[in-house]
Amino acid sequence: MSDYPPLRLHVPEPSGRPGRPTDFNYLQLCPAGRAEKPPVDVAPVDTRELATQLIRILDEDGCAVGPWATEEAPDLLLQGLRAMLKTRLFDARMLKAQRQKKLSFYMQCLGEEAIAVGQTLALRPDDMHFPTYRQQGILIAREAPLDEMICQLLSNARDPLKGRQLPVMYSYRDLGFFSISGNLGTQYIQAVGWAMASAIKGDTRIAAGWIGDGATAEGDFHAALTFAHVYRAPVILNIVNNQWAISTFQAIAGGEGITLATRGIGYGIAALRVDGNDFLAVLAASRWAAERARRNLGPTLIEWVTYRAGPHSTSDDPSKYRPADDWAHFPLGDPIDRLKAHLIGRGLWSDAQHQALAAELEAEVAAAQKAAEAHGTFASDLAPSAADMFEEVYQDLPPHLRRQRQQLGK
Ligand SMILES: Cc1ncc(C[n+]2csc(CCOP(=O)(O)OP(=O)(O)O)c2C)c(N)n1
Repeated sequence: MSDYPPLRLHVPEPSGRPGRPTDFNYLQLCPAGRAEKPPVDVAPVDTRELATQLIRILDEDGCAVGPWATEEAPDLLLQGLRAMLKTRLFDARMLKAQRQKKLSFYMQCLGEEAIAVGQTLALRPDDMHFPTYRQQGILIAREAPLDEMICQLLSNARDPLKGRQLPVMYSYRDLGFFSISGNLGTQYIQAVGWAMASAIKGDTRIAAGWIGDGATAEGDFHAALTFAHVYRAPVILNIVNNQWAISTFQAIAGGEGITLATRGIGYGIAALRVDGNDFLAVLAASRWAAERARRNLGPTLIEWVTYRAGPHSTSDDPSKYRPADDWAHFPLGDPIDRLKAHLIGRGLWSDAQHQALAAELEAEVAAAQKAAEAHGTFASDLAPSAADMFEEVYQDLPPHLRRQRQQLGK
């Protein structure tokens, strides 16, 4: 007889389920202004506290407090507000277009707008992003042509990717936006490699890798951290912890009882855990990490704490696995509302101006949609040429693909 009780397998579960509210205490939040701001040449092991606490600047009243707070230029904040709002309105309109069967698929970034927009505005235009499918805010902050983005979503005759990619899998080399791949995590190690190349060439550009909480469980995440540390790659390693990976809670990706930022420490990488819904904190933390990278001080891992407010994609129904009103109770609120409150508090903005901006942006997105639809929608026959299907598999069309194209009569 054994002295021990039978072993039991532990399977993490979220506290909230449909009809049962989430207990958000697991987030271990702390008040705005609490976290210290070390110099950028801090030793990675000395960021342990910053990887377990939460860097926040905006307090409950929308005031900027603490050592990370800086007096931000009104223009930059208004630019951020505009890009976030445009991203949200773009998402809402594209979601509707998917329901109207004009596009086959869509993914919103509702609630996560501050992270992609804020980091983009903190970096230089020629720095390179390796995004996931939920960072359309980068493209919008870099003023990608909306009508062209919509052509990609519609897979129409003007789709810059010629109908070869699922909607939202954009690619914008000129805007420093690496081609999105459906395979989770692959871009993380590629971001590190790009950053290493920048260092090998003696360039001054840095890379930003992006990954979701769920995808940190992929092997590529761990390979990326090892390479980034070993070669001190000039890269910002972003983890967007929106609490969910489709229907699985972040605990099942390894986030139970420990923050994902802490992972960085074990690899020898400086790490920060930041309020992802606090636009000012996003700017400040991104700048700090960028400065480290540019000064050859190495990579920084940043866990952004946020909430995936919408469904995972248009193929998902979150009411099957989480409380329907979960976002309303998420303690870090809505990034747009919080920046708006800050700007109003500083006398730089008003409700009336906000409404006027929303109307202006809504008209801009609607006009872009109309222009894009003139080149066809998913449901129409204005599609990219079938002959294009064989191009760019290799640099030059090999004989067997030429034969296949001929068999198609093209
Ligand atoms: C290698 C791989 N495994 C599984 C999938 C299917 N898949 C697509 S999105 C997703 C969830 C990703 O969650 P997370 O990384 O948290 O990002 P989020 O969608 O929340 O932004 C999964 C499992 C995939 N695309 N690639």
